[in-house]
This record gives sequence, structure tokens and C-alpha cells, in this order.
Amino acid sequence: MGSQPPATTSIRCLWMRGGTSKGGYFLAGDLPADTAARDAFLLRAMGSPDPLQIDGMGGANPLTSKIAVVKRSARPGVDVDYLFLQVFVDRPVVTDQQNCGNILAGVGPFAIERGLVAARDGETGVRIFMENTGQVATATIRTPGGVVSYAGEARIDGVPGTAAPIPIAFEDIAGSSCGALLPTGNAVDTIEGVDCTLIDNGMPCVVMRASDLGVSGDETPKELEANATLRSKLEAIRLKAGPLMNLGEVKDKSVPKMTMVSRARNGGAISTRTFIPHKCHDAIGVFGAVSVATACLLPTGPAAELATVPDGAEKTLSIEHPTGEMSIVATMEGHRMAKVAVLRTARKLFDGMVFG
Ligand code: NQM
Repeated sequence: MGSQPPATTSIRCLWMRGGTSKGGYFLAGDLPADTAARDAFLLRAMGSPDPLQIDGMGGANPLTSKIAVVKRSARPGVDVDYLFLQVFVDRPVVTDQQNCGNILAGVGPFAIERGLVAARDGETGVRIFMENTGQVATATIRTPGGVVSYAGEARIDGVPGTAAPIPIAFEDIAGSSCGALLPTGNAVDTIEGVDCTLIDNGMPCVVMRASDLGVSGDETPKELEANATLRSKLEAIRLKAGPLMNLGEVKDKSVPKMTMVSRARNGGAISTRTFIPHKCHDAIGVFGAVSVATACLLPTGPAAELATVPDGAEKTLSIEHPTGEMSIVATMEGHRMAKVAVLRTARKLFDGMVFG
């Protein structure tokens, strides 16, 4: 007798777009408590491993193969705890080794929809503990009449149309996964002959000059993905950068992200192309953009040398990416980024049972 196929289970889930990503939002108590059983369910629900995710909900791209697990928080001054899980598309891997600031944008609306947070009439602030990195974000959700409103006039690049604005603020996110903003203590390390800034201000990132990798930095993601020499060079750098960044062996991890920078083309601070790490992002991640913006503010390094940085203690750094830009609003205390805020939007897509 062959082995039995896994029993189909169904679990309540809200499907949402969060920023420029999309995925399933679950109440923690609805998922299996056992991590292996949870991950097996999520892989089946997404249709992984399969490059097309044809047998599941995933959209055949890491940006649409994402999960939020949310519960009421027991922490003082915090409303909900949010665990982010990346479901790999073409490998049987579910990892909690990175955070996601785009999926984060849907956490406040989800928490209100599920009754974890009581909405006020007008706007509701939701304090979110991000379990992946042990840090807190505050999202402000539009709640006229005590009900989440998704419609509005805010536009973010990478998403068609407009939606209700969701401003999100962070404090002290340096060293989120690497233990320090600059885990090697250096603004520049040379790996495989390429100058790299190894930095973590919310997301572990390797920041390099596009020109040092033989590209101009204004190629499309498809063009960059078709460049096999570039991809193998980036992966060789990444596998060496991981241990240097206190991330251990990163072969099966979705960090560090690999960002190639060049001079801004459209009046922003800098232009980026980011591998996350094996696909090229159509935009850039939220914490990825914060980390690159922070690299622009270092005294030296590939980003600092190419960036145009505005004056003043409150700086808006426009991080250009393949489908537009993401504005990072940084409040500086001397050379330290004390506070940082981004604007995102989210949309409820589907509420029901997902089958795994
Ligand atoms: O960096 C993609 C995304 C992300 C992550 C990735 C993100 C972040 O666009 O905060 O948002 O880098 O894997 O959702």
C-alpha cells in the first residue's frame, strides 16, 4: 500500500492585499498549534512547491505567497501580535525568518474585522507587535462609524487605483534580525570583489552598486531575472553575507535581500532593483526600503555615495523602484534614525474557508 494523501482540512481565512503584497490572514488559534502541521497545511493551501502554485491560492510569486498569523496581544500597550510567514513558491519551505511590512498593512484592518480590536468612529490606531523581529508598529486605520473603510484617495506605486491610507510608524527597528544596524561593524565589506553595505534597519539587506555587478540599474525585473550571470553572482554574495550578518546559513532563507543601487532617475533619493532573494521585486519591500534609506544616510558606502539626501531632521527619502517609488519619512536624532513612517494601503479580497 502507498502512503495515504494528507486529510483535507479547512480553516477560516481572510485574503487581503497588504501594500504591494497579497496573502492569507489567519487567527493564530485557528491554525494547528504544531508548527510542522501548520506549515504542511499552509504549503497545501498555497499550492507549494510548484512554480505555478496551480493547486493552491498562491500567485506564483513570493509577493503573493504570504501569510499573517494574528492574535490578541498580552503585551502592555500592544493590541495584537503578528507573525509573518513566507511560503516559498517552488520549494517546500515555510519560514518565519523575515518580517514583511507590506502584509503588515493588512493586520490592522484584519484585527478590527475579527473583533480583536474595537474600532472608534473615525480612525483607529492599532499597535502591532511583530513577532518575527520583536518590534512594534503603529498603524492608523480609517474606521468611519466603527467599520473599516478600504476605499479612499491614497495611491501607492505598484498598486492600481486608490484606497484608504494606512500610515504605519516604527520606532527602533535597527538590528531587527542581525542584532545591529551594521552587523559587521563596517559600512562597507567586500564580498566576491563587490563593495557591499550589510545593513538591517527592519530587514537584512545587502546594498551594492548596480554598476559593480555589470548592470545599469534601470533594467526591468524580467531582464534582470534573465541574467543568469548576475543571479549566480548575487547568490554567491548572499550565501557569504548571511553568516557575516549573524543570519547563519541562508540557503533556505528569504534573507538577506539583495539590493542594487544607482542614481535616482526621477528626482528621488536613489534608484533600486532588489532580489528577494531569487526573484526580482516589482517594487521594494517596506523594511527593505527603510534599510536602503538608512544606508543612504551612512557616512560612506555604495548607497551613501549615490544618494541625494534632503536636509533637515525630518527627511522624506523617495526610494525609486521598478514600478515607481516608496517614500520613507525619517526623523533623525543626530545620525540615528529615531522614527520612521511609511504610507501603505490594503484591501479585503475574500473571507471564507481555505482548504489545505
Ligand atoms: O521588506 C518583500 C514585500 C516584501 C517584504 C520581500 C516587505 C518588507 O514587498 O518589509 O514588505 O522583501 O520579501 O512584501
